[in-house]
Amino acid sequence: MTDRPMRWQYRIVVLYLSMYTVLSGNPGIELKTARAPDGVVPPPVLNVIVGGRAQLPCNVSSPTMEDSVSLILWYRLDINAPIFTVDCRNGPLETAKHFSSDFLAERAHFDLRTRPALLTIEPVKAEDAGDYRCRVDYRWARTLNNNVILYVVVPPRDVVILDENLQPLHRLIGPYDEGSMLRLKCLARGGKPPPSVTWWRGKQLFDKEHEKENDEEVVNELVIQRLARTDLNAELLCQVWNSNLTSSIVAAVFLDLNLKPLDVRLLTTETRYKAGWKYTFECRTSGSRPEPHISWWKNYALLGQHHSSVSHQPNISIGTLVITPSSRDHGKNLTCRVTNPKIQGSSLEDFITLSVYFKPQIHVSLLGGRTSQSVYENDDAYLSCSVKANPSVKAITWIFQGNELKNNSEDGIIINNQSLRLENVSREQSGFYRCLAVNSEGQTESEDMELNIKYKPVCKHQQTKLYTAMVGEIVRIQCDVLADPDDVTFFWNFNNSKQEREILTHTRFRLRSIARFSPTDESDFGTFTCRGTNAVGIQKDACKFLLIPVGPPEQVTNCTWVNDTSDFLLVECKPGYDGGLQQQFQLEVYDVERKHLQINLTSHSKPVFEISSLAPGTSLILVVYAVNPKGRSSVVEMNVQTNMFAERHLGNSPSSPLKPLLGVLFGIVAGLVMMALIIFLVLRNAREKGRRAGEHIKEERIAV
Ligand SMILES: *[C@@H]1O[C@H](CO)[C@@H](O)[C@H](O)[C@H]1NC(C)=O
Ligand SMILES: *[C@@H]1O[C@H](CO)[C@@H](O)[C@H](O)[C@H]1NC(C)=O
Ligand SMILES: *[C@@H]1O[C@H](CO)[C@@H](O)[C@H](O)[C@H]1NC(C)=O
Ligand SMILES: *[C@@H]1O[C@H](CO)[C@@H](O)[C@H](O)[C@H]1NC(C)=O
Ligand SMILES: *[C@@H]1O[C@H](CO)[C@@H](O)[C@H](O)[C@H]1NC(C)=O
Ligand SMILES: *[C@@H]1O[C@H](CO)[C@@H](O)[C@H](O)[C@H]1NC(C)=O
Ligand SMILES: *[C@@H]1O[C@H](CO)[C@@H](O)[C@H](O)[C@H]1NC(C)=O
Ligand SMILES: *[C@@H]1O[C@H](CO)[C@@H](O)[C@H](O)[C@H]1NC(C)=O
Ligand SMILES: *[C@@H]1O[C@H](CO)[C@@H](O)[C@H](O)[C@H]1NC(C)=O
Ligand SMILES: *[C@@H]1O[C@H](CO)[C@@H](O)[C@H](O)[C@H]1NC(C)=O
Ligand SMILES: CC(=O)N[C@H]1CO[C@H](CO)[C@@H](O)[C@@H]1O
Repeated sequence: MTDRPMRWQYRIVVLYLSMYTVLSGNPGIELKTARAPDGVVPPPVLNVIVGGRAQLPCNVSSPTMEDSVSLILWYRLDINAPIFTVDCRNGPLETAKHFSSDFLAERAHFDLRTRPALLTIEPVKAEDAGDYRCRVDYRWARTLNNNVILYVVVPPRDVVILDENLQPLHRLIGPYDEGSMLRLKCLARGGKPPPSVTWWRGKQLFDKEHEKENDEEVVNELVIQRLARTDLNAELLCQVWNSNLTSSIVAAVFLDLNLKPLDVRLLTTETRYKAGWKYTFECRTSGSRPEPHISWWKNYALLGQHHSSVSHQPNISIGTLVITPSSRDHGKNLTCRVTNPKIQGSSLEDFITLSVYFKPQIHVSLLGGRTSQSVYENDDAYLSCSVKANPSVKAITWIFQGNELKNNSEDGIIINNQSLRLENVSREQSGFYRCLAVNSEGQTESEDMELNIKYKPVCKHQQTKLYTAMVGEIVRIQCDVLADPDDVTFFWNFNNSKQEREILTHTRFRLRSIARFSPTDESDFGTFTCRGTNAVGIQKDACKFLLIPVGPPEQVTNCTWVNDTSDFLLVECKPGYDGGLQQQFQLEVYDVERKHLQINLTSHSKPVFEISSLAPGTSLILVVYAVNPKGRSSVVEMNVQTNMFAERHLGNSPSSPLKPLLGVLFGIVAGLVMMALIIFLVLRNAREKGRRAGEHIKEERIAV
């Protein structure tokens, strides 16, 4: 029989005994035998806690009444010498001497009054464990041996809960992340027999299989694969127990957990937002521990903290965001993200897609055209009005130079959707175009877009068309055109009925060309044509200039004068050719005798002169000629005489408006006097008829 299996068998017995002890309320001394598998009655086992009292039984009853005990020897089987001796060979048992070896010394006491007799060892030491034998020698009968096994229970020394790094843990442990794996070791040290180490959660047994055991330590590792939110504040107990004789030792920890947020909801009252208005959004989340971090995102852009606030209630956090959406935010996703900062990947999100109402945003641009901002005349121009609006716009209005453009395919103006097509443009269509769009949020006009229609040179209106020159004189003929681009090359031609040639001497100043020309004789006068050409093309209709010869004016003709009154002369002539220039007329009045200039008059329009304040009956010489910038005409001389008779003046002022009135009055009075005289004469004539026949003729003569 080897030592080890024997121990195990004994342990079964020990456990049974221990149970019995506890139930019977008399710890440590109950003795019971159990039938061993091989049929041999095994020795009783005594199970005693260290420090307690062991009472080893020994049957000292005599097999017969006559016989009696002579010697009792207690052995421990691993020690040769007896450990306790009662020698009554020389006297009765009651008075016999008790000898305790050094091993037991004062701790042993053998009570022979009880049946069976009991060897009490107190306090029991761990090393007291062993197989004991009580040898009883009788005076006559055969020696009997009583075997008993003493098993000393040593409670575990201590228990400690360790983390994976074998650091001891106490009370509140963690926080651990929800969903993470938890490994805890429970280490029990000491204890005989080696204790059982079990994990409990409250009253529920979790793990009863220890992983490691040696003489000193028993370790049970608890593994929780995924910590759940229900594990928060869970109490995990490690119970260490090795005997019914002792109560178990317990170590406990409480779990603290970081919990992921459970839900998130972005709450809003509106379905659409007006640009520029303030709106409040709310984000509610629950379940996070510790309090979650709430962030707001517009698409992928994190919004600053200054528009948001957070309030935390137990278990619920509410983030509030106040923003003023702009048109740029239309269609963007507003997202609320909650994160437990302690747990990676714990984010939850909710979002809404913003529908922002805003006024149309429009921009006019030129599509097509030969350069980005220009079109050549006779090309087609396409203008596009790009519109961004929510809600979308129905129609677009086009405005040219402040006036609305109407769809008119005959004029080549075609408005379609968002584009304006101008067919076969002319330079008059250069100018500022804009478009206009309306939706429920308002009306917007675009910026002006300047359409610059490039065109061939054309002759500028209102420029000098007629040039005059004398032979040999140098004339500068100036030709002004309009053109875009203004990089114009000019060509000059001269043409008259006799010849046609190109003029090469001309200089250019942007849109002006000046040709220098000097007619060498009468045949060098005629028509000059000027034509420009630029990148768009050559001028269609040339500018024409007429050069005509000039000189001093011709003399005046058909001069007449009137000398009705003594001091006034009216001279009228017909003008001659003005020499190609504006002429004016000069009248010089000379005294015949003295040959002195008396009067010098200038008439700008016609050769008609009025001369007043002349002496009556004077002889005068009138000299008339024409003048222009090129010189004077030859003169016309007239000899005249003012009227001899002095004029009858009526009043001092010949220019008085009364003068004609007085004349009329005088005429009427004279007429009346004349009529009265005639009537008187007719009446007298009738009365003296026949009486004085000889005087009749004389009276009639007077009447006439
Ligand atoms: C005492 O120990 C025995 C065997 O080891 C066991 O079956 C029994 O349940 C224990 N009694 C108590 C009260 O724990
Ligand atoms: C004690 O020993 C006597 C004598 O040998 C015997 O008769 C008796 O049965 C024993 N008692 C017990 C309890 O074994
Ligand atoms: C906290 O959150 C849990 C899980 O959502 C819920 O069951 C519980 O009622 C909440 N407690 C409070 C006080 O809201
Ligand atoms: C906004 O959310 C919608 C719906 O999930 C998605 O299809 C879209 O891609 C998101 N837009 C952006 C910019 O994230
Ligand atoms: C303008 O006229 C064209 C055809 O001439 C037509 O297709 C287009 O729809 C008209 N646009 C408007 C705004 O009436
Ligand atoms: C105008 O818009 C309609 C519908 O959006 C489209 O079918 C049509 O092709 C467009 N016309 C032009 C000239 O762009
Ligand atoms: C374009 O307009 C011009 C007048 O400006 C005209 O002579 C010409 O025929 C037009 N061309 C077309 C293709 O309509
Ligand atoms: C030249 O002048 C005549 C008459 O003025 C005109 O008929 C003719 O066409 C002109 N020739 C050119 C080339 O200008
Ligand atoms: C000048 O007088 C002459 C003769 O009386 C006449 O024939 C001529 O037409 C007049 N000239 C003008 C310009 O009146
Ligand atoms: C008369 O006046 C004109 C213009 O003022 C001048 O040119 C002319 O010499 C004068 N005649 C005389 C004789 O001075
Ligand atoms: C044209 C002219 O001189 N006519 C008369 C002006 O007056 C004088 C005298 O009064 C006449 O002799 C002229 O014939």
